[in-house]
Amino acid sequence: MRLELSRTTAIATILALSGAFANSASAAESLQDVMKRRNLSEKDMLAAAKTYTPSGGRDEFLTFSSSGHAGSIIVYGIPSMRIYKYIAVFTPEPWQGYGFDDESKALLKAGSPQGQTINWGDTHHPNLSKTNGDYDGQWLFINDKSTPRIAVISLKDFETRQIVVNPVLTNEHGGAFVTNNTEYVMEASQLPSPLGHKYAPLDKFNDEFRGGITYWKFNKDAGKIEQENSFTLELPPYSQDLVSSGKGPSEDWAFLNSFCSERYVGGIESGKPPFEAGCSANDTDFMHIINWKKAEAVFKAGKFTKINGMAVIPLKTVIDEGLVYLVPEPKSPHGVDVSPDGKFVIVGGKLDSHGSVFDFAKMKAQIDAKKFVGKDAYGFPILDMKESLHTQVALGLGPLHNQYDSKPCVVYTSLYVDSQIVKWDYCQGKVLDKIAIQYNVGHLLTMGGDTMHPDGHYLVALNKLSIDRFNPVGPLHPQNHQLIDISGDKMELLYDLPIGLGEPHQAVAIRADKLKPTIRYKYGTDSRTEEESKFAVRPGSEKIVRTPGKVEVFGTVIRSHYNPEIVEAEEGDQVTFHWTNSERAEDETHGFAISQNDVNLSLEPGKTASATIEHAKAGVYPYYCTEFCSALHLEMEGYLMVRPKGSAIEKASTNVGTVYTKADFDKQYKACLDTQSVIDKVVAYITSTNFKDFPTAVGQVEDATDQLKFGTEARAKADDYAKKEDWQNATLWAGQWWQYQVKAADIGLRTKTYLEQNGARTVK
Ligand code: RUQ
Ligand code: CUA
Repeated sequence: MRLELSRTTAIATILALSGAFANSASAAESLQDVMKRRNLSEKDMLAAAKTYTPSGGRDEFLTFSSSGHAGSIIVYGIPSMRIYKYIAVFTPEPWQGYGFDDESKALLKAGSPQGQTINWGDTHHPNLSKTNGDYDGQWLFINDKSTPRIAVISLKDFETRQIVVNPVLTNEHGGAFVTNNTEYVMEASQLPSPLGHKYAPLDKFNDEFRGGITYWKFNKDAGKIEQENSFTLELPPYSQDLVSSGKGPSEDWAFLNSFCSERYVGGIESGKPPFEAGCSANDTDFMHIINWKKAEAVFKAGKFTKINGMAVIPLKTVIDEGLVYLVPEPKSPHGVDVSPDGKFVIVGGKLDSHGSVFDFAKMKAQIDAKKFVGKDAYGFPILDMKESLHTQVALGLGPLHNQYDSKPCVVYTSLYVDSQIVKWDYCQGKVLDKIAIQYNVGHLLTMGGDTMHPDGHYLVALNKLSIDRFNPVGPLHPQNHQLIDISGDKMELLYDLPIGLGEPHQAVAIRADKLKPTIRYKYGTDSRTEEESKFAVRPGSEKIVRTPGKVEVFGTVIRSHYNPEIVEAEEGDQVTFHWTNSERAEDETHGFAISQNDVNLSLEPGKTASATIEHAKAGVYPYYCTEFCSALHLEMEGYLMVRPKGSAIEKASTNVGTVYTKADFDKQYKACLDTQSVIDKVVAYITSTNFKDFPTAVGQVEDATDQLKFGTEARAKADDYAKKEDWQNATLWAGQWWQYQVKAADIGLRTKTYLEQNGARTVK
């Protein structure tokens, strides 16, 4: 009732506002006109008002969604559902230079199985680093289901820092889930295989094929996974699935689903029923209850064997030390999610219509009392299912994943087959509400929904099919992320976001104010390691180093030129460019592309990145900037000149082109002086205001001051040449002075507009 009232009030406000506008601007369409023309209902208008974010506005939450086999992470805002970024992780991404600069190539190579570089990945489950069960805004992790790998992404610059390859497992699904304080990143296998990438025939499945879960040790300060401090638990050859970390009372534990506990091996080509038939025969599978804290102690006590450099705690030790217990869970489970207070574990069974709420205290009591109903084929103790359950609730068809609300006892479950989200009370065991989604939802997401203090507000359904929701773009349809308002009693659908990268599985959302990304790198940073690059140089100390068979360029970039601009090499040389962006200005990124080569760098302010051509072929290779960085961006260019083997080095810049006279010089010089008087006026305006109260303006003024300083240096050179009556160089340097002035004026005018629009005051 209260909700209905407030909605009516909101619409009344919108309508009243539209009336006010209609009176003041008769030619413009009124809100009612637009609603009529676009066939929008009041409900649509309310949804629009809840999501629309005016230009320059900010989102409340940032979402990190996997992109599936596109191998990256999609970043978008809530409630606006605007896409901000694709973070390149396992797949090269030219705009970010990822997979095209030497630094990221090395990262991808180190994160591939030995002897090859794998240039894609199947990203499934992003996880944010946590401190005491809540997001700390520092790190992001994601898994590769195809080649078991975990990637670490820094939330300072939203870039991938590290990829580790699992040396034991051959396939996974249960990653990258973190423990409550990010002590470990968990990664569990899916398709059982012999451990350590070995061969064994399938008729040895029961004895030689195994599952496993790896605990990757994460060093939070260094932002690095440490393989030497990581360990793997050997598990039976079930298809282990997703993992959820314990919290609070269950903090030392983790809960891992499995399916195909039948250990069925298909073979449709030889007349056997397929995997899907044999893997769903039993009524129940096993949830693995893992005491990771104890496993850590066992690892530290040295009770492991090493496989390919990874510590593996063998099956027998896992059982003897009491590291893993099993409890039956409904047929072919999928999602497993621990409640914010850590007391319950909710499991959805894909082929069961219930949400099963397991009670941690009840399971723990059985473990402590060593009260088991039996053992599995490998000797793992099995708990009593009934005695472990708090309740089971009939939810609908195909329950998959669960996410928690800020309201106590409220959870949301995706129903894949029913194409619905169900809201229910897991304490009392009753369904509260259902909403239809379009269509076939996989994961769902609430804000901070896997933390100890979820934020509520919004839910996103990550749908597998969009079918008829969008303009058709061919047989491969966009994915559909649907935003749902969960702040009231009834769920309300607000917005459909088509995603053109697939297939997203899981997503996590954090309050935007918990993130503090940097604006620029410390001068000369190798962004792939976050360390100072040994290849960085300052403006003025650029150099080309030649050794036999090798040319190495240490250069800088700034609006809008490379230094150096002409680079000579000989056929067969290895040519390496190291560029440092010496800009300080916000968002002044330059690119570096060399024609006919697989090279494109993204040089954000302060960054150093490198590109190597192994064996240069004779020819002329223009290079240019791929970011429209200033009015003279198209002129940001140069040449790599690779002369045929054995020919002599040419002089880099012979005087070709236009010849300038004193008249040309005078004209250019006058233009500079005129421009200066415009700049002086803009400067006078800016400095007459309280611009110092606006960080954006302060940054821009700094940048403009830099440009003017460079201009003054160019002017001095022009003056010098003029004194020597070298009108050629005098005119060209005067022209360069003018280029800097133009950039300064451009920034100055932008600042002036900014100050006017943001209510700066006159202070003198
Ligand atoms: S898991 S929905 Cu990796 Cu469900 Cu895809
Ligand atoms: Cu630098 Cu365009």
